[in-house]
Amino acid sequence: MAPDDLPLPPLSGPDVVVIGRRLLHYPSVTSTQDVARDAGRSGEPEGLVVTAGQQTAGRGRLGRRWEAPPGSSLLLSVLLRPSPQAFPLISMAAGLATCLAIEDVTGLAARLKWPNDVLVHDRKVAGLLVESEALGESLDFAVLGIGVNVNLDPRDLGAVAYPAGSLSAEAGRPVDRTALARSLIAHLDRQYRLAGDGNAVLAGWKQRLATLGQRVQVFAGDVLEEGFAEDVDSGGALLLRRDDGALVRLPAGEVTSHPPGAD
Ligand code: BT5
Repeated sequence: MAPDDLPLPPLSGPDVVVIGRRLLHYPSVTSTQDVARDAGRSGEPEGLVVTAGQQTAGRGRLGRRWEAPPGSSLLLSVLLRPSPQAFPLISMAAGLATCLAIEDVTGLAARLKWPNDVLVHDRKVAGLLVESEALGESLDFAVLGIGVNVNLDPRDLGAVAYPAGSLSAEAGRPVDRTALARSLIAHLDRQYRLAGDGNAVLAGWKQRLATLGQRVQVFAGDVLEEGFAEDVDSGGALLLRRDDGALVRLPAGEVTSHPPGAD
């Protein structure tokens, strides 16, 4: 395993406009999301990046756990204060940026499983989470969380819903976490600024969606939908063609790993 090579040295230069203007690193925290959220509540400007060597309560969506053996992963949260137009695009911008950073640093091709799991060789190597807080009627801030399995043996993770992978396992060599963090922050900064122009981010995200054109089963809330993943709309919702011909719009959900009939 690579040594604990974070924190990053301060970032500067033309690559850093918003995201990465301030960096905080913790050897151990409950969740980098908590630190960025507390900073948001205290009025911190957007762009703060929080990283950690270890999380004692790393989380995924819907209260699920995010596993990361100490020192093995890139665990990062970003405080953002997006416009209402840019908010729905954060998660797409982040998925795209994560794929680009993985490709830059490892040469591995990265794709996305709708809505936003990052896959290499069809194994989940990174997960994304967007949490937000409102002030009255309007959005106060959002916290984007990204966890990347960098140098770990996926068999060391607990039970996972979808087959997990890591960059080191897929590349067959250790991966430089600092280089990955730098590249990810630069790509995030660029994609976040592009989020003002929704079309560019949507097009890049959609191009990487491995789910499209496949027959899938999707858990949307309590309902299991099955059909052909035809397209996504401008908000990122999945447009699924049922066997009866109806087109259903799924704003969120979970694509299962098993094709229908397989077990
Ligand atoms: C996610 O949730 O994939 C979002 C994960 C976000 C983690 C980052 S780390 C930095 C920041 N701080 C935090 O506390 N969180 C963010 P979701 O789609 O709900 O997937 C969670 C599910 O993925 C779990 O229920 C497991 O089945 C599986 N899982 C857990 N750890 C994993 C790992 N390291 N690799 C692959 N799959 C994992």
